Amino acid sequence: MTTDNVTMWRELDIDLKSHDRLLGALGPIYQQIYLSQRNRPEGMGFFDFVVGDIHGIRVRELREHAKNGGKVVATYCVFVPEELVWAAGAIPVGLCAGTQFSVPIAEEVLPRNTCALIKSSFGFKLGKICPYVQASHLIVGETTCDGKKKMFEMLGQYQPVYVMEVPNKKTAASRQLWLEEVRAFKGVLEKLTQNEITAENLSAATQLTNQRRRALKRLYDLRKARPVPISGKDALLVTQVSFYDDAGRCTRQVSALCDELDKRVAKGEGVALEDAPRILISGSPMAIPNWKLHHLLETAGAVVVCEESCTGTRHFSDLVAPGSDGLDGALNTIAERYMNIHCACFTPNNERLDDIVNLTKEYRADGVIHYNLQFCHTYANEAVRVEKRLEEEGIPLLRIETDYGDEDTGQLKTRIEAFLEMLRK
Ligand code: BJ8
Repeated sequence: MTTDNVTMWRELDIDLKSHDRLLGALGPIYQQIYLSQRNRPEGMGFFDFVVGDIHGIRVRELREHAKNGGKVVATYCVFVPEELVWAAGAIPVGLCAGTQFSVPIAEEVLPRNTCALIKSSFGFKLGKICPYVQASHLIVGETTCDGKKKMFEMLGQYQPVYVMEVPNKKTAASRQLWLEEVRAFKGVLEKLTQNEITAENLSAATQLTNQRRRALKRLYDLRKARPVPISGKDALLVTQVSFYDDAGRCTRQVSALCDELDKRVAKGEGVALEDAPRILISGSPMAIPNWKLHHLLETAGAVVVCEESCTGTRHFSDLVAPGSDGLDGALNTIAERYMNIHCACFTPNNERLDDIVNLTKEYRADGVIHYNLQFCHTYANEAVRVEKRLEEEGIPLLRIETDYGDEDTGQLKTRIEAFLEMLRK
């Protein structure tokens, strides 16, 4: 920990004592879960470096941007169109939190039977332990699930919050509503940054984000190989980092990693045994540092080959098509791209069932784990339909409901081992 960092955290009004404990706990966990893996691609060095200074370098970049008059816009959902944020000259940063550390802090205010992602995120603000939250000029929420939208009301008591209305259906009227929301968001950003969003800067921002989506897609495509050239844990980390790293740098680093993985695939070199059970995980997002399920699976001899989630394929699957009709056309194509995200907050959400089946085949997964954060009702209810559909397709499924704590680790381990045993037969 450098004195520079400490000075910066102090300026950001971070609770240094609490923050020290958080970072102190992260190091050994990272060592145990990540650095102990064998035969990791060298390209993961960059991501290790980023996590090693998780609240340092990137926060300093955001602060520099702010000192030069720029704005930082924090988000919690892949529905918030980041192209607009970049186009306005601001920097978007994904704030979803995946640590148990801040959950008890949030429980002093929020009901305990709220999902861990919401509690962890809110606890970061309440406990003043996340410099990314502290460095943000605007927090953008959305009306996806009930827990989040009510949490944003409370968050607004501490920091400026703007909430985008994400519809719950995908009808023509809902699409129109969403387009209006995208237009309104453009106005909010222009007011915040005092920069006009034009067809030109929006086109440049769209290219920037599309390039990162392409790079992530390339990484995921490489995971289709047998043996798989990168662990699920490492691939998950890359996706998690992509939510807050600079988009251009992230694209370059992911591309360099993919070049290395290409060579591994050509040589038939993998990180797991060729007959290791291949697992697709589907469900709630896994924010950094939530590596619990991947770690349990991969230490039990399986390899995670794909995540159908917002920290997986939903983050990069569709590109924003080039708009043909100036600024209006560009806003239209952006709105359309985001309405293609198949989150369980939508009803109906049949497309997600198709996605799970198609991805299972594409990634040659032997089985699916439906991952549900406890108290996330949308995904828990949708799991019933996922289970039925996968049964019809003859795809083995294990449903797991958990939180960020480790009290259930033993029980999960037993269930996972039994599932893998069944897949191996
Ligand atoms: S588009 S999945 S990122 S809302 S917070 S829904 S886990 S109870 S995060 Fe999400 Fe956007 Fe949808 Fe994706 Fe459940 Fe928790 Fe709600 Fe959650």
